Amino acid sequence: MSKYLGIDSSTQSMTGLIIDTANERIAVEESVVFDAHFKSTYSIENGVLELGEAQVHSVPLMWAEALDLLLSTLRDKGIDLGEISAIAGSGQQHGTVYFNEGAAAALDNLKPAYPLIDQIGNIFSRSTAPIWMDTSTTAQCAEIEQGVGGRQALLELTGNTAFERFSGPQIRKFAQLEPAAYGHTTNIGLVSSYIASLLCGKLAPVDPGDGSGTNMMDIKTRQWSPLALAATAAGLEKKLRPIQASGQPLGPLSPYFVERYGFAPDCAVLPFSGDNPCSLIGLGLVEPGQVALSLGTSDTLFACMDAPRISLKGEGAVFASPDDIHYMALICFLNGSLAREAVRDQYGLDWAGFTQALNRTAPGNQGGLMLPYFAPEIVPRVSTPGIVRHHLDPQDARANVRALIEAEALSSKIHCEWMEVPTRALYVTGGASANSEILQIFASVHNCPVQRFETTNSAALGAALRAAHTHHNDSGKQRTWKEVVAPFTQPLPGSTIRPDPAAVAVYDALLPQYRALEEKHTA
Ligand code: XUL
Repeated sequence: MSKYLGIDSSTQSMTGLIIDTANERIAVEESVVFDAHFKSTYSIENGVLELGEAQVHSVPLMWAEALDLLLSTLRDKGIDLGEISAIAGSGQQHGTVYFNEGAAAALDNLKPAYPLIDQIGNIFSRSTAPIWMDTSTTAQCAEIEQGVGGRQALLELTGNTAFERFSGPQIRKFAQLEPAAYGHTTNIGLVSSYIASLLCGKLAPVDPGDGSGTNMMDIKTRQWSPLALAATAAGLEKKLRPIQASGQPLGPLSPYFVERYGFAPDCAVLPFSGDNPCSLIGLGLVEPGQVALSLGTSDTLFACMDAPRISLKGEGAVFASPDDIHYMALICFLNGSLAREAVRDQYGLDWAGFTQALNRTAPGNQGGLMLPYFAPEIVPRVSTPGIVRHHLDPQDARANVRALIEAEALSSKIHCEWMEVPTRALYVTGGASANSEILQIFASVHNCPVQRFETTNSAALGAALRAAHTHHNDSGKQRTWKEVVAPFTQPLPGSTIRPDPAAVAVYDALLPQYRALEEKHTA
């Protein structure tokens, strides 16, 4: 058997993706969009409950109903789920699920004749789950940082400073505001470990990939940090299972799924991880120096690192890779296409005119630089938007277009430096990646080949690849990560753009000037 299922439980939908490794293809992809099925039942909008005062939650019971619906849809489409050898999954990061003392027994006794929602309605000590969109925990972030000895101490310990959406601050707020319910909480899981718990019929541990999005995991040991737990909430260590390696199976699938959907009794379930760590695998980033850049509304950069390096300036989030070897960095440049569209519109251009402007100007833009903060920027941190021009005529449309793209490329290089891994390959996805002129600038600035990628559901794909990697190796077929991911993560044929040596030299000289300008205006 060579089929593996990846399940991605994301904010707005749950996706199942089956890969067939013998034929090196994605066999099936199916999604359940929460709003399409559950909007009125759970009073959600876009998959979430907006509770006011920056609180955004979702409903764990709904995710369980979505899991039943996803699997019954696959079964009813004639997919033989009995052919699946192993399942792994991914969840929206940071969201927390709170269980009571009845949870373990209920999960262990699931009856295949009844849907999950009829059997697990009473297992929660909190009916909703705060998710990554919740920004209501600023006070708790400060308290946790202080509790471990300061911001820098938390950064060094966990790889990240405290972020409002991370699980630790959310748990702390719950313990402070609802101490009785916190007291009745016997176990706290993440979205990822919760879905894995349903599948294996027991309370599943968190993996290091998602554990690193909690502000509570020691990034070096990949275990809960007693110091961070103590700074988060009293008695927390008893409510968490030890973190388990992403590639170590949790056990076989619960008989509930075997009998109800026709899975094989020995189908293995792996720990679920976070969606971004799973996407790292789904994009094929299994070696240090491999970097993916999604050129979307914002530009999001994913990189594979060999060690748990940290950015002292807080330039990105750092997570453990679910390959159980490497680490990942996630950096969000908020002004991605926001800025590209703003410049395009400001000069009355269409995309063809934008490209022509790049064509008709030279690398280095004759020293004309721009800091393109059309909206507040995350990296580098800029709270008040504003455009800075240096040796750049605001009336010169072409020079402004080039200045913008060179700024975006130079910034993406500068803010990767803390990883101490030279970028060897840059894989680009997203709308603007169709533009070869833009990619040429990124190739020369980073001095490495740039290749185009097409991705759909990289998190679900990454999960399925994790299942395949573990199953191959556990059944005696030694396969490296590279061998497992390669057939599914090839760049588009003929899409390689190589750096232009003359432009590389220009950008090497320009980089310190851009850095100085940025430091002057963002310090
Ligand atoms: C990452 C983050 C989001 C969620 C989305 O830190 O908060 O990307 O993981 O599902």
